[in-house]
Amino acid sequence: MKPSSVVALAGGVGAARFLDGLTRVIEPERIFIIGNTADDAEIHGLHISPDLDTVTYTLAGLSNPQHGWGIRGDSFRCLEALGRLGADTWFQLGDLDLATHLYRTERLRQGASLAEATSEITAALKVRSRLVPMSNERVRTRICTPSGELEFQTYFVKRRARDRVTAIHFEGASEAAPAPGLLDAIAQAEAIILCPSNPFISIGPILAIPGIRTALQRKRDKVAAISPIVGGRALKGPAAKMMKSMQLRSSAAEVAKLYLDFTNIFVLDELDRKQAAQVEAFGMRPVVTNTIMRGLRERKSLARVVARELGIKLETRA
Ligand code: FO1
Repeated sequence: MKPSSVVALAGGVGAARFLDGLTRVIEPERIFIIGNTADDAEIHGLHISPDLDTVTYTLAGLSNPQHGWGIRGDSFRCLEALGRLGADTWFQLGDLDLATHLYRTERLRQGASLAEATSEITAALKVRSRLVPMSNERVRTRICTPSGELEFQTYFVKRRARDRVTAIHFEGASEAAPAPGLLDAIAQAEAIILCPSNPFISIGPILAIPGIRTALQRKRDKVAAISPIVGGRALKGPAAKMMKSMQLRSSAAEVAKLYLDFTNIFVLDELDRKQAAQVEAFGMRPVVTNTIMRGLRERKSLARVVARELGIKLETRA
């Protein structure tokens, strides 16, 4: 296996779609993906890692195209049966998806690390890129709202991200260590990409793990970030709403500002072309292109633009 030379920081659906394109324009074996695990939850006694699974299923060609998370064609009979027993069923766990959670939970119980369990799952599903959780340790996003502090999946899925967000904490992050090999991968990377993921709840927790932000700052000239905000709206999820409720403007340039200490290239959508000058004023190089990934063609074309800007050698057939 070739050493990984492109590191990607990834949240869930937006990241997975971009990575689907990236793995088709450069060799998947060269990509080292750092996945957010602060969305992880314990539900029905199982360890759920939504972002790791979303990336895994997408790269394995198994993802549900409608939602972006879960497995295509899955059924929910187990969940229905749990409902009959009086259990909570607001978190849609499919029958096939449950196999992943059963496997992961059992491996963790046996003493395997989350990185080991993830590596076994991705290998079994024939994912050719390396996917590593940001940390093997427990880190959990807590959302502060006017009605109290909420566990992330309760805020996001059960309450449909309706609450006003006053603050966000990453419980356990300051004591957590980056997963083994992660800082070395950043140090040796030929290029680093921040996928179009929510800057607060997807990229934020990764940056909160001690050592990661500093490692990125050392590689600043090799880092590119893709804006998850297009025309003031999030490509997917509650990022724009969160920015507004935290008194920030929901704009691509505002996201760029959050990354300026470690990012050289900032990719923004054609719709936000006017913000390019603002991004440049932050000391970053703006790249304007279409970032809306409706299908495979757009995923690949965005990946190609980002790879070229970073000087990454493309596969000849890409
Ligand atoms: N997101 C939802 O909006 N509703 C669900 O019922 C739901 C179930 C689910 C099950 C497994 C899984 O891996 C992900 C799931 N997600 C669901 C997505 C997920 O919780 C969020 O998209 C991420 O945590 C945010 O990146």
